[in-house]
Amino acid sequence: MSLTPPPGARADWTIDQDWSGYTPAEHEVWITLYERQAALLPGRACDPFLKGLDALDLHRSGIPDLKRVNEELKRLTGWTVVTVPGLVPDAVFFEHLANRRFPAGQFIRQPHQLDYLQEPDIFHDVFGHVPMLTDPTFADYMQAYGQGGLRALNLGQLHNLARLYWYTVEFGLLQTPQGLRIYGAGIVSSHAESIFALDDPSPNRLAFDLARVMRTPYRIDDFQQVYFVIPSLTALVDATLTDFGALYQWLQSQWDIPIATILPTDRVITRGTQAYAKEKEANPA
Ligand code: HBI
Ligand code: FE
Repeated sequence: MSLTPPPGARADWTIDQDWSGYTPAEHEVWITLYERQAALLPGRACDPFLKGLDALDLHRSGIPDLKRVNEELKRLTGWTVVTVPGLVPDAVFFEHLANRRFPAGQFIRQPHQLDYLQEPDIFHDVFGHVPMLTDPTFADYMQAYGQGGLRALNLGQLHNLARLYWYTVEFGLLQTPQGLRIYGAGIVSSHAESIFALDDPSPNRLAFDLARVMRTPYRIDDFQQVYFVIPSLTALVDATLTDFGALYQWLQSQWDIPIATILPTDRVITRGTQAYAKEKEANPA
């Protein structure tokens, strides 16, 4: 991806949200997606997510005006949401996170794309990622992740760090006294995966371990075959205190772990059947 921002974008790739420019049909897409998730998530999403959703009042009446959301978010944890045209270069992405700015896609998906789209739109980013940024511990983790990303880029180690992001920020599960709960944005913004990740016997669910996650490839085209479970959000911040230099060094000598493999050293929460992935492999769509 070229480092030159697209026409109309600023040097940091941000663009105005232009909230008044959204059409009624676009607001309708937000409302449909919001209503579906709001009905499903109590008892599935973790408390910090549900609290954040309320605190930011990501109301049901359409795409939120981020000027209003940012007043509350900044007051809570110092984070603000900035809007971008779509995926931005890694260096730009990490620079924003390192400065407590979350880059959200300005566009919203089309009505026929309700269930999946490759590029993060404003529903994935603002509904999926932003509520967790109201939690001080998670807010600290996301900034530390951004800082770590800038270092990883300079060390040519981005692929390892991208796995950490994928298996925590995007597809992470949290152990709670009431059972497993979702905190990952990729799950919480997806109706089907909000059910699959917690209820389906197919995927493995393993205790989070930083080095283990960094050796595990991930899928971008379908439900995950493994989910990693943290005991608390603090565990994420603790992980960022690791000496990543030594860890990257060690990882150079380690093979990737095949995605469905369970190692004898893994602490297993659910040993999955992998039935879903096998079925999809046998009958490609
Ligand atoms: N850009 N807008 C946007 N959103 C992302 O989630 C994103 C990105 N660029 C890079 C990127 N994610 C990944 O490289 C990181 O998750 C590692
Ligand atoms: Fe995301």
